[in-house]
Amino acid sequence: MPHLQRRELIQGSLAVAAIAALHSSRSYAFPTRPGEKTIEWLDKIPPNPVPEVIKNQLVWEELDSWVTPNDKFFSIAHFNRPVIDESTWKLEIDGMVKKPMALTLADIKARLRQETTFTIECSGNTGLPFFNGGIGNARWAGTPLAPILKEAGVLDSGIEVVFWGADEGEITRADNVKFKQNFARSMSLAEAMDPKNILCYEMNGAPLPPDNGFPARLIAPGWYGVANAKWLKRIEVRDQRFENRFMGRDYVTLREEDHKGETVWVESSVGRARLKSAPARVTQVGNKYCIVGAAWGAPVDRVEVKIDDGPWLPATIDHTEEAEFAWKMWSLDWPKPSAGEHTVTSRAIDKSGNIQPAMSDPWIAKKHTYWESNGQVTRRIQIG
Ligand SMILES: Nc1nc2c(c(=O)[nH]1)N[C@H]1C(S)=C(S)[C@@H](COP(=O)(O)O)O[C@H]1N2
Ligand SMILES: [Mo]
Repeated sequence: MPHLQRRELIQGSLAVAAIAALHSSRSYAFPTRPGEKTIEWLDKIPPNPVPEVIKNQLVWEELDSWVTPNDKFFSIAHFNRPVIDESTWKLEIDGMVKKPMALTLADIKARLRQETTFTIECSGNTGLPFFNGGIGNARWAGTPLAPILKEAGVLDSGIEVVFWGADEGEITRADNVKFKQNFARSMSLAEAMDPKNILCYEMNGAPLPPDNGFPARLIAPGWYGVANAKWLKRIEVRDQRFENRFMGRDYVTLREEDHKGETVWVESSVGRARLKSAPARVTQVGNKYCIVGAAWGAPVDRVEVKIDDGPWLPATIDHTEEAEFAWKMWSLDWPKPSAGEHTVTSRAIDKSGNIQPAMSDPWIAKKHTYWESNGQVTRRIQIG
């Protein structure tokens, strides 16, 4: 009986592979065919006006690996980019805890090692004309955060965990009060205790690069980039919700929502990632064209692609490399594109059946800030 089931399973997966082969001549998004070339998109992003804040954006046309190499990984720094000496660095764990701690990098590395492959996207990505490469996928390694908080002994009054960075800058509030503050983001205690969160010190097998948070950062799989505080210096447990620029002023989404026919304007702090996909590039060999892309932000079930105003066509997901919190690569053959200009749009569908919203969907059209721009991405291309 177990043998039979196994055979059926194998036959089943062969059948699935055969159906997949019908959709696309190849189920691998990357291996380039001999003589294959990439056709550049017509819609180029304008120069980045904030090169100190946004560095090293992903160039979609050059996407050729599931894991983004460290030297091609984007980085965001709202203040300075601190260069930290690991020999004097310590991470403080304090606030509403019984036993405050100060951990060296060696202390952290001596603890249980946990790895996660997680695609990190800035919540501003594709929300601004000059910003579409604020995304990358890496294998992160560190130690789970929860046991450290347990060891420190969170007091009953502790409800919020603040992750303080070593970077600092001048802040001017709307009421014109000016002050100096370190970067910080917070989570509820329950969110922080998620066993998936790690105090991360390694990225793709190398020490965290300086721009990505050396010596240690939070990696919170499933959250937008901003929650993943870099250059950590202190983890503080507090007895009140925490509000600062990165919780309550920037990184705040404003939407018009409908409540029983009444419009309610809602502001909410950016938190967990949202379902999204984008076409990466169109490749050509002879008269064979192929559209390749990525999908992420929620458990992706499938991806569909629309060319011009045509029907939604099913793309083939590349299953060679996959992880729960990593983007999925997909591809679709484009048999006979006519000469001229075309548009290519993709949409991801998650395992609960949610569809990545169109730009005209009220969820996106009635969003008045550029954060959490998970609407469908359309690219323009010239064929022939
Ligand atoms: N200390 C600190 N952490 C930070 C930031 C920052 O400016 N300072 N930027 C955040 C934002 S907005 C994003 S999108 C991610 C980007 O991570 P990366 O720079 O490793 O790509 O880092 C987050 N962590
Ligand atoms: Mo971000």
